[in-house]
Amino acid sequence: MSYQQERSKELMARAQQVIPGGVNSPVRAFKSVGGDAVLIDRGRGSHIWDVDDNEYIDYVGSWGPLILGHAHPATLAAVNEAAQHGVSFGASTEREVIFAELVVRLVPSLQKVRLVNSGTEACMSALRLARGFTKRDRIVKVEGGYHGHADYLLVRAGSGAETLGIPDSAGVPAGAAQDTLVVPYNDLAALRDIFAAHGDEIAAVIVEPVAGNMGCVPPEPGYLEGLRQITLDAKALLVFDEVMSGFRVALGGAQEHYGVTPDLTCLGKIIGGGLPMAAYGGRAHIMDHVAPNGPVYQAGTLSGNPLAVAAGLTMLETLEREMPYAHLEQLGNQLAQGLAEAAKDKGIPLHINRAGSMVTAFFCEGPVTNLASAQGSDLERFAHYHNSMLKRGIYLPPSQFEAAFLSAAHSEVDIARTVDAAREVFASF
Ligand code: KE4
Repeated sequence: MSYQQERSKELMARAQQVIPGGVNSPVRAFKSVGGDAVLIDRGRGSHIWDVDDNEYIDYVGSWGPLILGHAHPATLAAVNEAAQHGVSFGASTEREVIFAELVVRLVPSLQKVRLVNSGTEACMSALRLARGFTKRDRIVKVEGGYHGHADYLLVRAGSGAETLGIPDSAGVPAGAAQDTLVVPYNDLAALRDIFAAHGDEIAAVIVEPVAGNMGCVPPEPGYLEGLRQITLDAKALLVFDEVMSGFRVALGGAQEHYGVTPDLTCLGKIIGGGLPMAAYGGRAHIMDHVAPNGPVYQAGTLSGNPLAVAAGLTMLETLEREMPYAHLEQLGNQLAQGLAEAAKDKGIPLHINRAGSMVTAFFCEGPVTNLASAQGSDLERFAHYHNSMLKRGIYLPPSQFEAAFLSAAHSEVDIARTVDAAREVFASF
């Protein structure tokens, strides 16, 4: 049966009548790759099926949460079991206590953690806390860093904002962004200059310790250590946005993998096992500034939702028991090597960045160490690659400025099939 998207097109046309762009998050619209977005019907392990019953090897994994693969039996059982007791109470539950104790134990820098519903909320809340704790107003972010869509963070943002070429969103008042300072990733000199000029006004630096929203860009040797020292010297807080890297690059996240301890950490994606949950946390003397213990307000009707906590608890317990990280490293290496060899054989400039099971193939010579170098990629070639791989049953993130994700459910056969498909596509360039 030849590849067709009839039902996706029909449903997307209906969706666009009642949902902006037909999607509930912009990057899903496939705008930057010019293709027709597909609607997904179901997933199992490393595979998904769209509404036209086309099967794909999935490298999006819901944008990171599904490190164990789709419809993991333990996750389904835990959510089904929790649902029998009810779906939400607006009160604390025993499972939230058990879950918070586990999160604090797994992530080196945490003594206390607050559960929220999205990475946006986690980052927004962590920075409000940093401002309340330090009594300073300015924050520093990285060009191409994406920390959700709070007004003052949509400044030179990555992910969908970069993908759509609107890194500074409409609707953000100049006043909201005036205290946001921006530096290039992997550039300690620029950061030192910012601190020399504004050091005693800066509440925090927020950074993805492994950047994933300009495509995957790992930290250069010494970068994270430099961030730590500069913020310590200036009595500013270092906030690691580990919404993507948390529980992915290591069980304890990038801070465990690279051995650098932030003051606050934002977590999301994997922590909720695919259900809406995120968190922020840090040392107790900072976290106790959060209401009701302290003056920094933050709240949420569905925070710590019983079903999301059930999914997250099962996810983290399974990860700690199974420790799939060596397998993910081996698969990630196999994929990166295979793609690099396929591109080299066809004379296609392809630079691959990887951090464990986070991978991005940039259509440029490289190196790619920050947003400016990522923007040097050939976006037309990427779009052709994405659309051609889709038709060959390989579902890649529909943006050059996103990371692809492997799961423990991916097999060497999946990787081999992916490399074979890429080889065919490179031959068609
Ligand atoms: P959410 O509000 O989308 O749950 O999380 C925001 C966020 C914060 N920090 C990091 C490092 C993130 O990667 C994200 C969200 N990631 C994007 C994909 N890169 C979500 C996909 C989407 O926007 O649809």
